[in-house]
Amino acid sequence: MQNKLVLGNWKMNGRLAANVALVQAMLADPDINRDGVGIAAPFPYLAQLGQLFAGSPLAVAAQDVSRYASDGAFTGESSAAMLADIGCRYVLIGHSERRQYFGENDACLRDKLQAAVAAGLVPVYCVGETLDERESGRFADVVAEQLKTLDAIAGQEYVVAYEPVWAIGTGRVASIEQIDAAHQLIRDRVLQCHGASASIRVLYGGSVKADNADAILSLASVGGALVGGASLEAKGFGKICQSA
Ligand code: G2H
Repeated sequence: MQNKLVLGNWKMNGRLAANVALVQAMLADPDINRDGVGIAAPFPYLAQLGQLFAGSPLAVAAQDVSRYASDGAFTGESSAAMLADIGCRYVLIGHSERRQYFGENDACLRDKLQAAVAAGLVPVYCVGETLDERESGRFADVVAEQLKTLDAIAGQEYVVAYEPVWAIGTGRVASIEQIDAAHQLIRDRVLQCHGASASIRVLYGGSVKADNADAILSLASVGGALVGGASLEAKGFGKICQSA
């Protein structure tokens, strides 16, 4: 049985001093300070996180990466090689907030996936449907279409995160049955397209909290959790990690 992976996603939150206090509380909690746990921080704080995590098994993750792999005239961008250089292990790619607010499409995400694996990062590729797509019965087609982008890195190491858009930051959580069915579908689809050697770790994300983590993480189809709001506070995040 694969160990479950718990990644906190701080989104656009944090300040130097507050990060020190939060990370110190996390490092003091043995449920958090162990293999299989990581934090995705905003770009300005990734190096700080790497320094604070020194000597700990906690992983540093980025929340995004440039689609351009080579150094050069790409003002404002941060390449996968730069993220690897400062010690990142994972990078989120295709989070619904990137798709929604920054217009990231399949071509862009394909480039990002390829750039990430070429630099030795493990992409955490996010998929998920909107409420409208679920209610109109298009959930399976939408997710299958999003998963096609993974063909660009078939055979490489990656993680998939299933995050129903309607459950992100809303406090509304998918039911255990909905989560299990979605994860089975994603696992089947990845296996079908990429064969038995494919990575089939699928994280669940969307309002994961201390009080629902046990039920979600006890599902065999769930390979871990991508935790937004609840990763901004050590006690609740520790409880989630304990459930993993
Ligand atoms: C989904 C999740 C983490 P939250 O975006 O990526 O955030 O747990 O706040 O719903």
